[in-house]
Amino acid sequence: MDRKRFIKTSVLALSGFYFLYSDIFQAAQFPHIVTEETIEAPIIIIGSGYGGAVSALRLCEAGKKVILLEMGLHWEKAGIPYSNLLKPGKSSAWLKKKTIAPFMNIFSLTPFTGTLDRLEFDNISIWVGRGVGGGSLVNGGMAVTPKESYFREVFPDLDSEKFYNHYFPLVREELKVNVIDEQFLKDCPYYKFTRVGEEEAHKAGFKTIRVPNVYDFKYMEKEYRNEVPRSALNTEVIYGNNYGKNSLDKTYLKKALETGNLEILDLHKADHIQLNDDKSYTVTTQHINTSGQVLAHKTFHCKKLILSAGTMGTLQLLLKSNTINNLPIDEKVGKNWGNNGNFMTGRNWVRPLSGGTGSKQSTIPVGGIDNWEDPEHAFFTEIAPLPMGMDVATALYLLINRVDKKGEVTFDKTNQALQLNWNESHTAKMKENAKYFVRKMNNANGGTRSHFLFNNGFGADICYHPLGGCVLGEATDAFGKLKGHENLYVLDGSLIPGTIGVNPFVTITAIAEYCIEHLINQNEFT
Ligand code: FAE
Repeated sequence: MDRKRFIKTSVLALSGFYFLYSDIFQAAQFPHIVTEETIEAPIIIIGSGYGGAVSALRLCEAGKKVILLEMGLHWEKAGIPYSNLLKPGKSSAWLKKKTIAPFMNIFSLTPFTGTLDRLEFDNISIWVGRGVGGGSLVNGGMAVTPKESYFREVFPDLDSEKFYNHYFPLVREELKVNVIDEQFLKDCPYYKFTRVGEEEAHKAGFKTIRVPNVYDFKYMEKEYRNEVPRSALNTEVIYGNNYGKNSLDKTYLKKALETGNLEILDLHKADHIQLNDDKSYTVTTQHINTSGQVLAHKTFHCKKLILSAGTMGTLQLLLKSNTINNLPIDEKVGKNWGNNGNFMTGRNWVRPLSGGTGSKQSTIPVGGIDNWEDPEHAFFTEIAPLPMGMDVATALYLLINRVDKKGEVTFDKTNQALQLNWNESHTAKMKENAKYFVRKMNNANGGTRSHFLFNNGFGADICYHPLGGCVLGEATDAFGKLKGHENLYVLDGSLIPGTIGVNPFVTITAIAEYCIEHLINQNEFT
């Protein structure tokens, strides 16, 4: 790697200040050594999710040397196995003492830099992935291309034909998207929840669709036949999959590393950014260990900086840097944020006398209910698994609605934390849709609104898909360069204006491909 390093080592006093998280203060029982280091690099990417992985691959293929900073762990390199839902362990949560799944958090943990994090705001909790591969490590792998009409509505300035003929097919291939075999779905006891969900939806007059995924369904068939170790059929998903799932570390990032031009620095958390007089950037970071203790303070100097820290991570970096050291940002940064219409709901007493939704469940969803064309109640919902190790006769759904009212993200100087203007008024129409959906399903099939899973049966405050706040063509130019900057780019979910009507990673990946292709062609990185 062509770069200079200056290392200064100093023994720092015993102080909670040198720990990232207050709940691990007790780990600070002995003084430890913290080094200080300055590193020069031509191009730095912060964050290794979809936007970061695409940027890394295309820049490395173009012969550019890239350093990628990721606050989470490189799990494959570390050789630590992921935990499953029924036996949470190291990978289950980002430095927490208890599990942080959407419900049933009865498990204690020793704080570790796990794959799943939950960000708490007044009226909403946002789950994100941490580690080399970002959200791809923890997500359900649902690889859904948005409806073309809605894509055009959300991105009126993009050439939708080019996206549907080129970028979407390209990313489906790179991400290794595939579809479950219908006969396997019909026969496999682990998909009873999908079969029941689809039968009930049809009875209630809804249309269902098959949902593609990045999980290798041929591998899953072998799991079922006990020919290979089990993953999706062993309750692995939101704490990582040991097998089967084509997460980004197995696709884009693997290819980028193979070029020899990429260096990934895991457990490196960017804290803030400074714009220098020569229009280069200084990124102040902390290198931590797996307990969250700071091992080194590192300063990176780069000519070109790409922010791919995910919607909330990128907004945190921009808004914090603006507050603490006047990093210039456009007034639109933080605006046009949305939860992608996420609204969870569920039903209890689903076929209680005939085995319910099944005691064995695959963690990989393959079915969806498409009610998007209904002008009164437009929504798409995933028929979600609920693998609890026994039959709970409960159906779980993650609705994706339109977002009629957008939120705004700001930075609170006093608490040094992001703030989100988001309340019940933002989710009112989503709740109406969820009520309509559950009522129609129960009327046709029996069952009750799920008080077992959610307070009053509705999870309005659960968000897996934070989007927007740094919207393409608003806070950035047409290809992700932040307005008012010459060398700072944003390439991740924050470019999408709060909604895309389906699970978002296919769109995030396609937009990143589109932007980085143009930026490279325009010689932005020479
Ligand atoms: P993301 O993948 O979040 O990557 C950002 C990366 O930046 C992470 O690795 C962070 O650790 C890292 N980072 C953040 N701040 C810093 C910092 N200061 N310094 C260094 N590194 C930093 O960004 N979407 C689908 O399409 N289908 C699904 O089935 C699906 N299921 C989901 C299930 C769960 C439980 C969750 C949480 C999400 C799910 N999603 C799903 C959403 C999807 O994973 C998410 O939209 C994308 O991962 C966002 O991609 P980005 O590139 O924006």
